[in-house]
Amino acid sequence: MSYSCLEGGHLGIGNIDADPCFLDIDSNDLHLKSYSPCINGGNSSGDYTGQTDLDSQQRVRYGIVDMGAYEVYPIAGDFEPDEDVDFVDFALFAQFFHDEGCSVGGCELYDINEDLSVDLEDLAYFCEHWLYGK
Ligand SMILES: [Ca+2]
Ligand SMILES: [Ca+2]
Ligand SMILES: [Ca+2]
Repeated sequence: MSYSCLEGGHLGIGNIDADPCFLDIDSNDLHLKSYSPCINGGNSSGDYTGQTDLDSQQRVRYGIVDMGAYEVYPIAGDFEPDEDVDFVDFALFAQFFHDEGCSVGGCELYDINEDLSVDLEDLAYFCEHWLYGK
């Protein structure tokens, strides 16, 4: 087994032991959240030409395939969705840094971990994806 997210870990290339951050495991929704560690965790040397994910969407986003059956788009940090996380996205994020009580149309988009404030935790997720797609 390789390029997989396994509880307890498993020896093999590209394997990780982490919470995959499924959208809603209770209702069997195995889409990944926008900040899942499985994003871009797939086999980057595979040939995915013409392939799609289980939603019939583009199989590879941000240059590398994600682990699992679904490709995440947009990922956390790509606030201006154009398949890269760069200074344009950071400029947007910075405008909302330290905002509280996020609601739809406010700082909600920048509150990556959905705890109603845009703070260092959200910045950490942003940094995880910094320059993805470049
Ligand atoms: Ca990807
Ligand atoms: Ca972007
Ligand atoms: Ca937050």
